[in-house]
Amino acid sequence: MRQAAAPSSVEGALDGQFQRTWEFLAGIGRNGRTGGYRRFAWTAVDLELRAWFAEQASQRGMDYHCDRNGNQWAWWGAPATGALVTGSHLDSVPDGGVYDGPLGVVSGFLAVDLLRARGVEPGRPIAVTNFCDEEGARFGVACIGSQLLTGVLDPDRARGLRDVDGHTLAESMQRAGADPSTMGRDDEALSWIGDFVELHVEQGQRLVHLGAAVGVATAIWPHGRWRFRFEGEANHAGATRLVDRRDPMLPFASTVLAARALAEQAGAVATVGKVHVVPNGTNAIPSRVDAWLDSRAPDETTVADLVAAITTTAQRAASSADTTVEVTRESYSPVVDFDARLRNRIHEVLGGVPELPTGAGHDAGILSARVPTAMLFVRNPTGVSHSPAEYASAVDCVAGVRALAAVLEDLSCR
Ligand code: HGY
Ligand code: MN
Ligand code: MN
Repeated sequence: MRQAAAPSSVEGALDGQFQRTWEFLAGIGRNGRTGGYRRFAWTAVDLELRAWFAEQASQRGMDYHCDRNGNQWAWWGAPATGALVTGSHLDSVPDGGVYDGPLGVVSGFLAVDLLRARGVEPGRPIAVTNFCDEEGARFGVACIGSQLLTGVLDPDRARGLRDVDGHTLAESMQRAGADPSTMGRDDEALSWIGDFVELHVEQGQRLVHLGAAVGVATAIWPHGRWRFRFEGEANHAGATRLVDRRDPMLPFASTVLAARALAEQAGAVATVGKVHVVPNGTNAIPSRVDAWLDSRAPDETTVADLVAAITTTAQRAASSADTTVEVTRESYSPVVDFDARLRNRIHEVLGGVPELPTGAGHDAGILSARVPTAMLFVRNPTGVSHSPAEYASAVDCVAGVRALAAVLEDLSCR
């Protein structure tokens, strides 16, 4: 229901409000040397971000709730079944961009401000969320908060996940003052989500080519993460003859090159962006090389076939170097086709904005297995993401807030 239109000052204030909110948040967890962000789950930086979220809720008189999986909720209206939920995540990849995640959370809060200023009285409660550990940068599994919430991730497995220093997720949560003992599927919290709409910076340049500031997501490619553990024999870099070596770096190197060639043939993508070498000494033949493959494709069969082909290549290469390889799937998200009813309604409310798929994973993708979800994308002129070069103009960000507000207003009355 809508009362008298807000004075233009509120609409005009949105630009400044976005700028102020954004500049404050952008100061948290920024790596001064690279300009990227290091916002990892349950670290001191993450606690600063979580405190920021709670403060944003408090400033708006919104009820704040942290669920058993570390996901934060700010409520306009009391938590209730079938509410309208928006939000995203605040964590980042190592030296990630500033927009991936936070843009959706900030836009959620500012969309609430806009609706309130316009005198909108939602027909159902509206919540803004921060889903915990979406990037999986510290413990290796993507979308931990939403995967636990929906029951996709086993809580015992989650508690035992370790970071590069060997700290478990459970220990890290306890150290941060959170209780890991109750994590797991949360049907009550899930019941709160009648519809979920996530706004996110586009990770690509489709909207640039389409000349649009905002778009609606159609689908998310299936994707996953596999650890390739190559093991050989540590030895001296100078005193060991080539014929006597069992060097795991060799099969690792040929597997990375094969992954790229096989992905190209399959019309898919494959990335090895994280490598952990033991003992990682310049003058030491490694005993072990751990490499993580991120593989994605338009359909699940292609992903499965591609990873199988890469695994076969790795096994052959390991054997010919007299080494071994063990492949472990650490994280997997099936294909997501967003809810057609929501998508069409949003498309209509926004006057026919472009529709586009994405190769990037999101909490909305995880939630879509259990509740109706949709995504809005905001134009990224560089198209680059997971890098300090990720960008969205303030004008487009404010256009995103307005679009999200329009969608929430429409959906709030069902
Ligand atoms: O990896 C992804 O696609 C997402 O950014 N977590
Ligand atoms: Mn990301
Ligand atoms: Mn993201």
